[in-house]
Amino acid sequence: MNRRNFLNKSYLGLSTMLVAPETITSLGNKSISSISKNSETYAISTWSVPEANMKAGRALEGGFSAIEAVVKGVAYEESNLLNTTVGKGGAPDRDGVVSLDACVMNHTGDCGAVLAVENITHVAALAKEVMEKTPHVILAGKGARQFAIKQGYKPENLLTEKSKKAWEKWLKNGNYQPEINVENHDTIGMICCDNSGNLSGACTTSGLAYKMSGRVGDSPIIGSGLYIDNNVGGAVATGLGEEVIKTVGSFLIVELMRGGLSPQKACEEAVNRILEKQKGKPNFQVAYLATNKNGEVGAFSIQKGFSYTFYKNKLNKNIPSNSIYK
Ligand code: SD4
Repeated sequence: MNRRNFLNKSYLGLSTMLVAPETITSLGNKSISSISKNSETYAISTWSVPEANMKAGRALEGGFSAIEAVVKGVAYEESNLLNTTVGKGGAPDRDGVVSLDACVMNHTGDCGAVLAVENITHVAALAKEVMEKTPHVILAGKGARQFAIKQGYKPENLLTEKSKKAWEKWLKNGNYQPEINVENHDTIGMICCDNSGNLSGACTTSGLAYKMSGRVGDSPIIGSGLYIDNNVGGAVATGLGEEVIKTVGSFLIVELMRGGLSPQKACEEAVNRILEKQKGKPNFQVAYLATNKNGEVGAFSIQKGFSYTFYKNKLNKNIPSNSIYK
C-alpha cells in the first residue's frame, strides 16, 4: 500500500479516542513508581510511514527490545528512495551533497547521535553503534563516516537522479526559504514500547532541503528532536529544526509530562512556546508526537497537515494531528 492510500484509509477523528484525557494527576518524581507499566507493545511515528511503523510494531511483537525495534523500523524509510527527507534519496544541501542526521535514545537514558554524515544510509543504526561501541554520544561529519566504514557500513551515493533534478531546478533561483509544504516534511521520529514496558526512540533525517553545507537541525540533538525518560515518556519532533532547538522541544514535552500534563497537552504547550516568540502567523511547520508510561499518545503541530502512525494490537493507523492553524 502506498503512503497516500494509507493516508486516505486513515481513521479520521481517532486522535481524540487515542489521546486520553488528563488521567495522570501527577507524574512528579514521587509518584512515578506507582504508575503501572504498560506492557502492551506499540510503535508510533511521525507522518504517514505505514511500512516503517509496522516493521517496528511487528519486531516488538516478536520480542525485540524497543531500541532494536526503532532502528529496524526507521531503516525502512532510510532506504526508501521516495522519501526525500530521510536517508538515501533525501534532498541534498545547497551544494548538491546529501548529509544525514540521526539519533537514538534508550530506556536507560543512554543515547547516540551522528551529525552531517555523508554516504551512509542507515544513520539511526549508526547512532546506536555510537551509543553502544564508543565512549561518546555524538560523532559528526568525517569522523562519523569513518566510524561507519570501520563498522562495516558500505559507502553509497545517496543522491538519486530525482533529487538531483529537483536540486538543479532549485538552483535556478537558489532562494532558500523554509517550507511549510507538508510533503516536504517526512523526517521520521519513532518511539516504541516493548514487552517489558520500556521506551526507546529514534529520529532520522536528511534535514531541510537545500540547507547550507554543515547545517544540522534538531533531529540528531538529544532533547530537541528526541527525548526519552523511561519513568515518564518520550517525545519526537519534526519540522523546522531551528525553532525546535531554541525551545529544546522534546525535552520540554517530557518535563511537562513529568509535571502532570498529558502527552497531548504537553505537545500543545511546546508548540505554544514556539509561537510565543513569533510575530503573527509563522511560515514554517513544527510538529510534535509524544507518549507517556500509561501508553497515552498525543500530537500537535503549528500548521495543518501533520499526522502520525500508530501500531498496536496488529493495527496500524494513520491519525491526523490537531494544529494551531486549520
Ligand atoms: C530538520 N527537523 O533538519 C528536521 C527537518 C524535518 O521533516 O523534520 N523534516 O530541521
